[in-house]
Amino acid sequence: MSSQLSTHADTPAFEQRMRAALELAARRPAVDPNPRVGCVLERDGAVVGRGWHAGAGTPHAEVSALADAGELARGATAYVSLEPCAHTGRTGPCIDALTEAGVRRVVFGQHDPNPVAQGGGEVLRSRGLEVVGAVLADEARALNEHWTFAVSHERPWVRWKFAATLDGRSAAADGSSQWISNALSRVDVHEQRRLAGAIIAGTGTALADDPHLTARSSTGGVAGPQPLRVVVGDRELPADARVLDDAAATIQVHTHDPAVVLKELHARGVRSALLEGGPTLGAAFCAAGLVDEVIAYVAPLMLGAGRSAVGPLGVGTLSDATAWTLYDVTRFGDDVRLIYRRK
Ligand code: AOF
Ligand code: ZN
Repeated sequence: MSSQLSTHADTPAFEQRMRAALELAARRPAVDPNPRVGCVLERDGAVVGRGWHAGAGTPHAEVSALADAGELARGATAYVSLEPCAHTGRTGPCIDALTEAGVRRVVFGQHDPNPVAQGGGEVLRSRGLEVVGAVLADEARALNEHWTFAVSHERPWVRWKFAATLDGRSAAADGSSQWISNALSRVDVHEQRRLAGAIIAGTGTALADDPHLTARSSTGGVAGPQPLRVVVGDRELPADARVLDDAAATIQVHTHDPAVVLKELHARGVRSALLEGGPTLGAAFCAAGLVDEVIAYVAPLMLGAGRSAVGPLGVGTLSDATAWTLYDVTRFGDDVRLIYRRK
């Protein structure tokens, strides 16, 4: 991919405008089948149009910035946080919209990793526009970390959340398990749910704990857009199961194969999934190499007996242990939230 960025005299000015495009992109939350994208149009040193992508099915950032600029787009430079798309999906190709509007130069942030949409920069160049990229690519990619992973791997980024005692247990010998983590940790769980496109649990957990699997506020209300609730397994749920209430959409996937679940979610546009249990389902995803991140809430309790927070992984010897890199440590009172990413 040709890029003149390292030698371009205007790099500081490009970065300043790109930062404005990144801020526009960040105006909406990341959860959506589509990426967050911002666009600033500049002519004769002045901003003449701004736009951002509000979510799947709505105009792309470039198209909304062009509408904002009207005739002033002619001869302008477009700063776009993601390489303009070259495909017709839910909307038309942005490279055509930019060309028809008479934009002369395009400065983009992240190269489009989406196989069906990428390559727009090269086409624009072949049409005689000046194309510069990738400017502030790391910042641009960070806006859409899960989306970038998902379109490159054709499955959602998977975060496995569990709560455990200091000795790694999720229930006492008599089966009692409420509550292991404290109230602050439980508020954070709802934040993590809010960041996910889907929440996954097994039918066993749905039957045993009757969870809502919704993202709730600290006062208990179901607030804002809800992740898709996904129940995995063949066991039948009673009609009055909480996970089947109308607070959010729910699907049941009749399989025990984690890859099948993720394929189904990918097809539905889910870019990030929160796996909530129980121990056997989490372990099945983990053993299949399909957990990208572990979120462990560790509580200051010891049980010495009882159910392990993590089911069998098929590991018989230390050298076969799954290995992780520490990503974040956050304290919630006497609980600690550990986030590890797969090595
Ligand atoms: C966006 N917003 O501002 C840009 C995108 O399903 P579609 O037709 O909306 O196409 C989505 C793809 O288009 C997306 O995955 C990405 O590759 C490309 N560019 N997408 O949602 C935008 N510029
Ligand atoms: Zn587009």
